[in-house]
Amino acid sequence: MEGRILIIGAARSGIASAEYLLSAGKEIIVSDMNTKIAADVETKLGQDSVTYIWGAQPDVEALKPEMIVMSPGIPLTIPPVVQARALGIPVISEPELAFCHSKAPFVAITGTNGKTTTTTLTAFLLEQEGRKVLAGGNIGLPLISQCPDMRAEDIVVAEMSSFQLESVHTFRPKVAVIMNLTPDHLDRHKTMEAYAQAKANIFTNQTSDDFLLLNKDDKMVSAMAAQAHSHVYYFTQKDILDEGIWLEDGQVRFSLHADEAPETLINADEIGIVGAHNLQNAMAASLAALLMGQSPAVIAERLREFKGVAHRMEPVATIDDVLYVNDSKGTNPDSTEKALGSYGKRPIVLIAGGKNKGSDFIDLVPLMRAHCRGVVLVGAATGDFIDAFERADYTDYVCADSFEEAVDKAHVWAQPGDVVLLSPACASWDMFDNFEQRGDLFKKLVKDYEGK
Ligand code: UMA
Repeated sequence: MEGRILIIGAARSGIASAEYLLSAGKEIIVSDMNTKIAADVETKLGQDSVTYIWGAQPDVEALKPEMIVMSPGIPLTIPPVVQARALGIPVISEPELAFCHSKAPFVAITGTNGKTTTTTLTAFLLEQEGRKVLAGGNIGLPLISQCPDMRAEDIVVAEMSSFQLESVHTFRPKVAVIMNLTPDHLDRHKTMEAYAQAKANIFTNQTSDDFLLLNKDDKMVSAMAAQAHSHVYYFTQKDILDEGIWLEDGQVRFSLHADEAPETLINADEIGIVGAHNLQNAMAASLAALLMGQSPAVIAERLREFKGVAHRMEPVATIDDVLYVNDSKGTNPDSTEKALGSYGKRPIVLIAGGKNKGSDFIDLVPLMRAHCRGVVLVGAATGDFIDAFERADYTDYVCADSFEEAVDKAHVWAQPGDVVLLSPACASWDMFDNFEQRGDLFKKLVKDYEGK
């Protein structure tokens, strides 16, 4: 039957898309390869206007849907997508569906690292009486679950992953932000160029009425200006600019027009989140908020208040003078590199490992030598770490058979004054549903030591 919308994937994005489309009176087909979730999903969505396909890829030629809504975690190489493309059936991502049904303007943020902190902070900076500010997207909240209720005076701040940006058609944020680009998700995108291109889709549909904020200190990101149709602003810690936001003599300075005198926003050391990468996140968020009309005084006040987000270099407890830090969202080597460089001379016992997303861990070794008392390896990527360690002649590591054992080994290994840091450089999917679950278990295990 024509006119039905096929939703592929029935986890968070798929369920939220289905709920919205059903509420809009659409006939839908919901499919997922995982038969174990069938009963729960059917209870949730009911049987009216829904056809279910479990445990097999849907046959698009037979179903002839009007459109396909993809969940971000599913590669666009699966047979139904290939079939749909050959038949000219539109394939869109869940955020695109949300964008098409939202009246509110979007601030969209992408990059390899810093997305979640920048998204959360931007939303916090933009909060104002009389308007709703939504922080959603890759951060964990499917945009379609809330966007249709957003009004023109509200603002959507969307964390966008390369997966979500891969199939952009009309997505056009008022403000787009690209934080940085380092190798990640190469198991899906295959090449750095393809990964960067997916990220660049964030501004593909922007026009001269829109703004693109690029990190000037990241070569690959700043080079993207050449492809932009929108007004480009830079953020940088290395240069003094005529326009944009930058660091000058310890002060964060900005100007929205090259012909206007720059202003000081805040002293960098007054910002509530620490580290050079967080200064970069704060500068990008502030510039986005300024461009959306927030006052510099309110932004400065909120920058002092903001203390960071869960699972991102989150201090959990200090026990016997050992600081335990949950950086479960450190799912690639670059973010682990940043975390390792954030604790000065304090020795670190690092817990690393999980599902490797196509990284070579050899570049982490110099930082491990410089900052780590040792590394506890756990999960499916253990062999890949050992391979890198052997090539680099690094021996300060032990292996654990379970996550609980890994935390225990780190706890025993750490000396007073040390930091026990969970920053896995890998995704969580080998042992957990998501990084939140991994971080929550870490926090629980650490809290258990407190009582002993
Ligand atoms: N599936 C199929 N067919 C396939 C493959 C998978 O049906 O061929 C099914 C699986 O059985 C599963 C579903 O598809 O039930 C998985 O969908 P999903 O992975 O997209 O899961 P969601 O719960 O919808 O979560 C997604 C994002 N997940 C990924 O991108 C992997 C979440 O980002 C996001 O928060 C959520 O949408 C809401 O927007 C998480 C993430 O890990 C945080 N993102 C990556 C990252 O940050 O590195 C990109």
